[in-house]
Amino acid sequence: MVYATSPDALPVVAAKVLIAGGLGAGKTTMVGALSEIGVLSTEESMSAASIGVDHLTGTEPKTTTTVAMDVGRLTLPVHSPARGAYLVQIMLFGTPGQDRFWFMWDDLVRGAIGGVVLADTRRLEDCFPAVEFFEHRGTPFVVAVNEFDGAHRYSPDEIRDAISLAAHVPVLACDARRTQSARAVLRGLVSHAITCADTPAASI
Ligand SMILES: Nc1nc2c(ncn2[C@@H]2O[C@H](COP(=O)(O)OP(=O)(O)O)[C@@H](O)[C@H]2O)c(=O)[nH]1
Ligand SMILES: [Mg+2]
Repeated sequence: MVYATSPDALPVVAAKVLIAGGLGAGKTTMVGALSEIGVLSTEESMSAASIGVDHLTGTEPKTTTTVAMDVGRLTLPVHSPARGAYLVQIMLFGTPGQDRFWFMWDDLVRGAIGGVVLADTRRLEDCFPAVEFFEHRGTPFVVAVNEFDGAHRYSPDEIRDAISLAAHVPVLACDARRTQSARAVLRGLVSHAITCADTPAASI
């Protein structure tokens, strides 16, 4: 729904996107790289509740974790054949990666145009719950493979096979720390979500 016009008279559309994935996959990093406003974050020191519960083997050294979510905002120019040129003002919600926060997901996904599932190839299985969640809800999503230094590089098809992803779900490589790379992922998601909305059969 159009809720404003930009200074150059383009329609502005509001949208909500979830950034999901396992603990340490780079969700907070990606929201920070993308956001044009200061990120509202609930990053805290790893608490006693994390010890022995949140598995960090193979991830970067990590002393903080997202206890609820990270919130940021990004404006992307979009052009769709069906709707012409407009701006999408995206509210970004980095989801908490730990299982004990699953109860928040149903609220978070409400009204979202789609999700990014960040995958860390050193712990690929950690992204399964997010993939299953979006599949189950029929929410358009892309898988973004966060290419950590030193991690083995897999082809998008190898990742697709390993996660048993449907053929229409885009698999994109990224560096969550780099704004341009993270924006390319968001663009991929927005155009995938538009395709799913314009041709509902594509999202099945
Ligand atoms: N080398 C590398 N490190 C990354 C990348 N993305 C995130 N990190 C680091 O990985 C750690 C975990 O990232 P974080 O965003 O907190 O993960 P989250 O638990 O998914 O929110 C942090 O120390 C980041 O600086 C990346 O693309 N490459
Ligand atoms: Mg985080």
